[in-house]
Amino acid sequence: MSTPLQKWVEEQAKLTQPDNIYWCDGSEEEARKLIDIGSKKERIGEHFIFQALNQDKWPNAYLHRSHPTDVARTEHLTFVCHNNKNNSGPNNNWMQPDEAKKLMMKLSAGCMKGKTMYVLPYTMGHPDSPYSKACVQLTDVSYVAVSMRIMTRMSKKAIDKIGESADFVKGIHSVGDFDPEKRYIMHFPDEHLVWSIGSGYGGNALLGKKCFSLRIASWLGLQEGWLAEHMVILGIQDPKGKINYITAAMPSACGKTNLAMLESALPGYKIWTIGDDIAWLNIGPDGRLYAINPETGLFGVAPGTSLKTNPNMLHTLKKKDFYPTLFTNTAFNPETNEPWWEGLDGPIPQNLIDWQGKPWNTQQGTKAAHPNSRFTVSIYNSPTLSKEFDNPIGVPISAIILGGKRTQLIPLVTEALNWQHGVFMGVRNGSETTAAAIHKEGILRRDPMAMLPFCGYNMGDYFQHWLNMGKRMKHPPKIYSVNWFRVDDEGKFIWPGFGENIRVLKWILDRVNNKVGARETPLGLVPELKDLDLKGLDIPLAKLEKLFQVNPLDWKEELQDIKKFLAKFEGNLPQEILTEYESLSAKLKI
Ligand code: OXD
Ligand code: MN
Repeated sequence: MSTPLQKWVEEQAKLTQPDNIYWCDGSEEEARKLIDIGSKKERIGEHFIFQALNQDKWPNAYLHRSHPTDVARTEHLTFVCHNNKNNSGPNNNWMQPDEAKKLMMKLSAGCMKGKTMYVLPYTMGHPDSPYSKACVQLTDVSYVAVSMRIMTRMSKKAIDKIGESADFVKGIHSVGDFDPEKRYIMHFPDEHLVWSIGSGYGGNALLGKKCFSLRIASWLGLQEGWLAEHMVILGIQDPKGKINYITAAMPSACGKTNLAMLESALPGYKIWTIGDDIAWLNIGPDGRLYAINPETGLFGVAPGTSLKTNPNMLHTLKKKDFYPTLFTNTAFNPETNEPWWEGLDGPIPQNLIDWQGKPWNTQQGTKAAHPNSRFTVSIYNSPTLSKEFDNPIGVPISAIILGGKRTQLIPLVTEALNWQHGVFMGVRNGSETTAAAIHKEGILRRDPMAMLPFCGYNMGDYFQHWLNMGKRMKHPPKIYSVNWFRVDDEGKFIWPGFGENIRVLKWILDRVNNKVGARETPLGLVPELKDLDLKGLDIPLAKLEKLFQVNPLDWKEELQDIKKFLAKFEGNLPQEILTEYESLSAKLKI
């Protein structure tokens, strides 16, 4: 008698018609076998899936080149298929579920012919955690199978956890023929199913990540009373050895990974990493908010990563422990057999090969590494990994940070007056766009809680869910907005960022622990300059003041833009959010 899981796999095999079916066990030996297959047999275009890099300098590392059209998340091809269109909201593309399935069946018929179907059993979250979920993804490419082993807890334990049950998270993935016209990432929240075809890119193809752990999980969270968020989780140890845990939501490529592994510029402070992308937040029996990172890997943006910006990441990438580490669409130095990207330490090597495998030189005016080139590496390699990482119930959260990249208007740090005020801060959060998704770079996009591309239901209802969560907590975390990116009159960043951001985190800890006061502005509470530890920094007073300036005249356009954005959620927008909007307008006297 076959189990519901076996039956489901058989059904999908009937549709997609692979030559073989291979059930993965997540072992290192298996990863070596898959890398071997990807290095010698499977190709994308003219390139083998994996190319071994210099194993002395980059132990266990492999280069992967994607299909040239397949380099980022494709939000316009991503659909959330609730039965009721309004449940998907204005923040998602929607297709009627039966229609979406019909389309996917058509595109998937025979799509694995000549290939192996890899069956990947995994859990998001530690298998012993009451919050973890058992999942199975099917895929037809070794790159995804190997990446999923890095990013999730892939093992037979997931199959044991599923047992005879039909209640597991299902993911069907095929790279198809990489045709962008036939590329879809479909979510069926009520069936706990993600179906993705035509792309091998992380955010579109590692279905445990954005697709399940954010889009579907956020919907589960709404029903079950918890939150799935686009947040880093970290511990901040003070000079006395006390550790406070915080989370921070920021849109893609705003420095979340750097923050999660920050090397403190202040003596005596130390950061412990729990996650760099996703947090699942549950209310504990003590009325506090607890966070787990459902993932086990880091899928980070390579360009800009260096010993200066994120030394701990370079140590992670160079560590020998976990097999393997992947580099996707970075440039390649054929003389030393090493990966390379813009911003890496040292001089630019001669004779680089670009991310598409072609000779490159600096005169070309193009980037050698794709701006969204990535590394995929185990979090267990990180020298800053928190000893609480595998704690099944997670860590208690003292503060939630909401941030974005704003060159104007938004202060370096602002404390919300209360939970509702903080939720509004998150709702009006915006960021100047980046390369992690396919859209124009450098324009302002409102991105509430950095969840706009990832909330699996109507964001109006999501705001209400945040408000409700606050009411259910006896000890809710304090909420802060941060912005490392404000510029001076010459357009230069005022704040040095990176390891110096510890100074802002220290102020947040001091506030959480009732050690310092604060100054009220129309936006909320900002530090008195005397309470911000600026020792060793050389920022002129006028510029420091600019970091916290709130000029009501500058806010006119911003308020109009926020209002326009809120209007999109009419019918589902909580009254409390409108009240907060009115209160902000009144304080700014606009
Ligand atoms: C990511 C993203 O890859 O947010 O983490 O796009
Ligand atoms: Mn992300």
